Amino acid sequence: LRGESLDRAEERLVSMCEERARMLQEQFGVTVNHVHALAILISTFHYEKFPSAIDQETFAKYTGRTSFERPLLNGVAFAQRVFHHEREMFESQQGWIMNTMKRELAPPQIEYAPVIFSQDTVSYLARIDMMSGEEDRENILRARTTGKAVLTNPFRLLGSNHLGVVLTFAVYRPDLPDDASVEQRVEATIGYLGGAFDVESLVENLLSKLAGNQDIVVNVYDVTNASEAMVLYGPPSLDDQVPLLHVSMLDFGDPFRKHEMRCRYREKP
Ligand code: WA2
Repeated sequence: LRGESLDRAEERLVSMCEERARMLQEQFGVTVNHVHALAILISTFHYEKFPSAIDQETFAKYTGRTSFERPLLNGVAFAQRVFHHEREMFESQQGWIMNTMKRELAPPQIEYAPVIFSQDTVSYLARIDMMSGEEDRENILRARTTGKAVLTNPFRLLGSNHLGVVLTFAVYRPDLPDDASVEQRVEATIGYLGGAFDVESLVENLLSKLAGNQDIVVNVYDVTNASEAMVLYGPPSLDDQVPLLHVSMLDFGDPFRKHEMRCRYREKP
């Protein structure tokens, strides 16, 4: 590439890839931390206060004004845990009926997770039972048993149809002890706070600002299942025969998932 030696070209690729992986991981980390703090905010001000100190208007205002803290999320929302026997009361109190992700009337289930608060940028989530979507449902179940940040597989997000992953934190009753058992966690779950990493557009925006961006092709993969890596960002890999390829490890904070960044030159060096 530009007549430089192969060694020099490789060195440059490694450094550009590592820089991008570090930046992405850093932005992911700060975003996850801020969503965690929001989950505690909901636990404190929605459940410790009677009546609740948060409503849709307050939630929308606060999350809108703090969105700079979550640079890779397209918005956040809160879904409340509702059992079947509470559904009728819940719907009459809210004055609306919950929908599925496919915009149908939610069929009877043991429990539901309808969105009651949403940031304006994801207002299309309002009233949707998040347990009606396979990826969101898996996240909800894993979030509440672990008490940690959990991520979905890459999939096409509602609203934008962009490729991304959903982040979920369980919201617990404020009295849950730190050393709670799995059963205690599930029992004390009152809802779920999360949002979507719109990787397709927000990572593009992040990488486009870096020097050397025109020279390399960057992919991000979910490699949780080593035999079938899933593309999360970048063009579908054309061939594995590229002479120079660098793989940088990524840690997005969900120990159940593995991600990596793969970088190569746009033209053969
Ligand atoms: N957020 C944004 N876009 C989506 C999505 C989602 N889930 N699912 C599909 N497209 C309210 O886990 C709780 C957010 C889910 C939280």
